[in-house]
Amino acid sequence: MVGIGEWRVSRRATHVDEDDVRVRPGRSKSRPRSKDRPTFEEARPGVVVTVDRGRFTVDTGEREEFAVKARDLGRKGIVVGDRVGVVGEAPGSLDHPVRIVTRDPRTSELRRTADDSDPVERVIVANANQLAIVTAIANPDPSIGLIDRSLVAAMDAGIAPIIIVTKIDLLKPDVIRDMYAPLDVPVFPVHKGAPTPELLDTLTGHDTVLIGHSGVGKSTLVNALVLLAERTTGSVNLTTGKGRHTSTSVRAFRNPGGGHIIDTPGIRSFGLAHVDPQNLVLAFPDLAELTVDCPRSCSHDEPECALTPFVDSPNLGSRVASLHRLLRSRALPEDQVNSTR
Ligand SMILES: Nc1nc2c(ncn2[C@@H]2O[C@H](COP(=O)(O)OP(=O)(O)O)[C@@H](O)[C@H]2O)c(=O)[nH]1
Ligand SMILES: [Mg+2]
Ligand SMILES: [Zn+2]
Repeated sequence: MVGIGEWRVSRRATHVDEDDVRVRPGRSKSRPRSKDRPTFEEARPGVVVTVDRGRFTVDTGEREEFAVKARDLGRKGIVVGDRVGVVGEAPGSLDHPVRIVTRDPRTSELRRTADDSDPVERVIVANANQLAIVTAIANPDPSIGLIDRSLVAAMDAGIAPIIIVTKIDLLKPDVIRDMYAPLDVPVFPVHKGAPTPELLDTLTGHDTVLIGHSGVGKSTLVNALVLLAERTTGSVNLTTGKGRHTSTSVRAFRNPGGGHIIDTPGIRSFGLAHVDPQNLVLAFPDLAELTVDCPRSCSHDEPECALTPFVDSPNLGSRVASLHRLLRSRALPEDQVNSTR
């Protein structure tokens, strides 16, 4: 099981990486076709929704199928969210799984950084294009440090962030709403796991990763979403056939209107050492415009910065202040980030 760890999200270059173009000697494309070696053109497209010790579940549109990796993939890793091609008789079952023969280039990667429990940095989720930061308004108290750091990670990776505030039966969500209004980050309050039409609308068509401390209500929300999906589609898929979802591993759930919700256990913090302030400023187009007058390699949080005179501006002041807070959150010590645990 994935335990405590630091996470990193990054945007992948859209061009194919070295791994994708490497030519393996002795495996030319002109090898003879046989029944056992279908061409990749015959592969059916799908999205990986679970990964469990070399076994995969792939959503191929109509259903979820069991799959294994084909040798053709070489050393390419397959994670939740990967767009893959499968071959073999449908539907792939536990006894007769289909085989994953291709993996599309990734648009983004969420990684778990190395730590004591696992010395290797691993990609956990691929191709997410929305990051939902889930925080309870109370029990446990929100950690602004963690929310800010999660925002920095998302903005740096070019992934759209949203904030979901749970447990609003315990306290009004206004503090969070006010805090993030200057950043233009949408805030969605959720009452006892019941998603609002606005939240459903925002989730539809996106591959959204849910992150947040354990106990904030991620699984409760996912269960409500899955129930809703069953009611609208009248179908029971592999996911719910196994009963109530409790998160012990990363899992993608299909949104019948398009896209997926991806629950991730064990995220405690984000590693941000690599984040360039300039990349973060790009998430604020109005401020980015002003930074053309900055000194070279400006930290955007220094007296000479072209943004400094705008700290007291009635229009931009709160945005500049929020940007400064995000920039400083990169350096927060871990125990401060996790102070509400
Ligand atoms: N009062 C209240 N409790 C909630 C709400 N949402 C979830 N919970 C409770 O919070 C606890 C943790 O929820 P869970 O979904 O397992 O959190 P996760 O660890 O983030 O997946 C459970 O006891 C839930 O019943 C809510 O909106 N209000
Ligand atoms: Mg959970
Ligand atoms: Zn600057």
